[in-house]
Amino acid sequence: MDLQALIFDVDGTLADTERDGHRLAFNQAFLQAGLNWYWDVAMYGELLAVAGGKERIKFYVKHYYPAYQKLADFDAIVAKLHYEKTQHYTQLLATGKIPLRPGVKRLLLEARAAGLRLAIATTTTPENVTALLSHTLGEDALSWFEVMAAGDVVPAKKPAPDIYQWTLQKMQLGPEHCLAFEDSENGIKSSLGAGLKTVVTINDYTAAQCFDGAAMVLSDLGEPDYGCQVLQGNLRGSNHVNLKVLTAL
Ligand code: XBP
Ligand code: MG
Repeated sequence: MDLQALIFDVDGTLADTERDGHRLAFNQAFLQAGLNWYWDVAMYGELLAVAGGKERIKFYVKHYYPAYQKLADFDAIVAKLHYEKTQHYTQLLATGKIPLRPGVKRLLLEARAAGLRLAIATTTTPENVTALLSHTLGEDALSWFEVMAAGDVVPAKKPAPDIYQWTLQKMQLGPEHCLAFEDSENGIKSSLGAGLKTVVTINDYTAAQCFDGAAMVLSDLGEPDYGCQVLQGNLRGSNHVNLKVLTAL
């Protein structure tokens, strides 16, 4: 393909942020607000079916504490909880405890060296993206991405294709010139919906999900000295994802 741009999801794709990142931050926000809500690892896996933190909190309340929905200032309560959650999450990222997944930095550097364009298309809050990138790659990395489509920039979150369509429109690029990188079924539904070929790197929460239509499904992007596992597709003799592999898709 005439590959011109790579578009990355963030949570679960650039880094394993959900179980030991977002989940902890949600729980800290609940505790701080005096709520006895607690999302354990298994429950959080179920709640991940709903993309977006505010949407996830509302879904939880609807199912477990429906009476709260009737409060006049319910939306404001959720917004405040989510604001506090974002503070906890970005503080956690600042500790450097959440690294990038294998191969992410290498592929970004290779893409930059080759003059490919880079973008982000994520459901997460913009501050979370800038915190992750700056604490893993350095402040400079924020300028590597010409479009950072994040959070509420489009009202319909993944699996709707809107966030990818918005990104393509900003880049003035057709989907045939781009590849998307995703980790989840909601994510690939969104990218495929926008007409993008998609490479999936799974994680513990998403391993059993459906990735029909993916160009490749892999354990991770791999490194030359520590290859990745291919679950679907063909790395053409390579043990990791590089631009040669991607251009052949
Ligand atoms: C990621 C999400 C996000 C994060 C939380 O989905 O669903 O909601 O879990 O971020 P994807 P916020 O990787 O498919 O974009 O709390 O900032 O919404
Ligand atoms: Mg994701």
